Amino acid sequence: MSNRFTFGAIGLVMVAALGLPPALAAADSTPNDESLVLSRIDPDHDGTVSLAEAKAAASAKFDALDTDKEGTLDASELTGILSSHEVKKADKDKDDTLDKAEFLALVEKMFKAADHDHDGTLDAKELSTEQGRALVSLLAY
Ligand SMILES: [Ca+2]
Ligand SMILES: [Ca+2]
Ligand SMILES: [Ca+2]
Repeated sequence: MSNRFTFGAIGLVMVAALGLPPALAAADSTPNDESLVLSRIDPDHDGTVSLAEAKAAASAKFDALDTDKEGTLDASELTGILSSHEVKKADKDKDDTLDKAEFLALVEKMFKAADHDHDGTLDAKELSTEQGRALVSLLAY
């Protein structure tokens, strides 16, 4: 009882000391939590990710990243998401930004690379491979 009280009091002091507004603290939560990400990219919860699901998640991710709503992602918007080398490879029209078609084409390529048995879906085993994890982390948001 007294331990719990002490712990709670310390927690309150820490929150007060950090002075984080709730919105900022929430934005700092773990976006890469795997089950959370999976529930987003597997909306029908059948345990596998179809290409349509991956592309829907990619489209939502694109819109979330496109903060200036220009319909393109530039290097600054892709910081921490894709390396400059990966951006260059995906930037088919060489305008130094990724439009949605280029982004979705990249996702489709990564999806096919991860779909080892070529059945058109990624199961848990395929999602846990290096290629699968790369795709999941790209789609995480
Ligand atoms: Ca699914
Ligand atoms: Ca481009
Ligand atoms: Ca598969």
